[in-house]
Amino acid sequence: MTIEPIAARPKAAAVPTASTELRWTVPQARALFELPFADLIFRAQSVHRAHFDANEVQMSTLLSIKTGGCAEDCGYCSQSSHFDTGLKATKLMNLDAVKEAAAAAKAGGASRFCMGAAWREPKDRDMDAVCAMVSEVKAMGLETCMTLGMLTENQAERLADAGLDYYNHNVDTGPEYYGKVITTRTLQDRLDTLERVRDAGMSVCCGGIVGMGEERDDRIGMLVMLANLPTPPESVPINSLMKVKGTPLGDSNPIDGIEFVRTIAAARIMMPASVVRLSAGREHMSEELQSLCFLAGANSIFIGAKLLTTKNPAKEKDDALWAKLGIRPMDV
Ligand code: SAM
Ligand code: DTB
Ligand code: SF4
Repeated sequence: MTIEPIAARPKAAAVPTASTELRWTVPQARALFELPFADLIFRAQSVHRAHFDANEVQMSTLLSIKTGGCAEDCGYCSQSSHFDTGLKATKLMNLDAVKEAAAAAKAGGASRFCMGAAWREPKDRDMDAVCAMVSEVKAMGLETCMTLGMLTENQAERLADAGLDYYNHNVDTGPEYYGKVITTRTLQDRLDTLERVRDAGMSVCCGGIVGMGEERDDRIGMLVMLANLPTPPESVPINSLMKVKGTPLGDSNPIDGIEFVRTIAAARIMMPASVVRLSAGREHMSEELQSLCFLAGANSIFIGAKLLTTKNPAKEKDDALWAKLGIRPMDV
């Protein structure tokens, strides 16, 4: 007897259109986190299956196009010049080296190539070079994503014109914990950049980090903020802190695994049409924990053995897990 796979989603899931109404309140989100685990996962799976094929995962690969020496003081980051992490700073990579890395990412199975720079914001004189990276990588048949820090309106428009599909700019944590993590730019600065990205017509990739010593209420605050953006982000990365020696958060207590899965499930339920990315931190997760995250509605990941400066699982290990779980790459 053959067992038919459960019917896949209706294909074109679109995020809700812009609205100023609250989609989720803090008490509603807290109630989700407090559900019995099986009820939470059932609800997350139901929402997931209504919007996506639950066996498909979108796969991106990261490249640090400009590493280290950053003026910001983000307490988790290996690349801040405020902390001694032993990382060697580099200049902006040249176009050929970026294309070579993009080709390797494509060959490795990525459908999107994400380029990150350790900048507070790009300088206008760098824009020609980064726009060339966008158009050349896109011409290779990959979706493009960049994360370069804060943008002016003009810079956002230039990136959009170059063909940038996604811009990643995270809120990082909830409003009340934010000031304990970063002091050199405000949450409002980030929201302003997100608005410029949206206005320029690009898709938004915006999420945050957990496991930085924050409380559950901070995670709830972060998800409520994301779900209530005028238009929710198309892509929501949930990073589990990669602890970096020398940073203020390098000794943080890791987040409990079940609490991490609850955070993913809540993100899935609160932003039903968004792709939820099980982002940094897979290197330290068991196969079982990653599987629970997929059951909770995570449906995108970074592949490739390096994130920006820290480790990610090797291809062979990942491929073995996809085979065990029957996970297929999402068509884009
Ligand atoms: N400099 C730009 C900025 O911060 O806007 C772009 C690059 S920055 C490395 C992109 C995001 O990566 C950060 O906002 C943060 O959410 C995440 N990130 C950085 N270091 C991390 C770490 N050690 N563990 C988990 N996520 C991290
Ligand atoms: C995101 O939310 N996570 C990615 C991407 N956006 C740019 C970065 C993770 C970085 C992890 C730490 C590092 O490798 O330096
Ligand atoms: Fe700089 Fe980005 Fe790291 Fe913050 S997260 S220190 S802005 S590279």
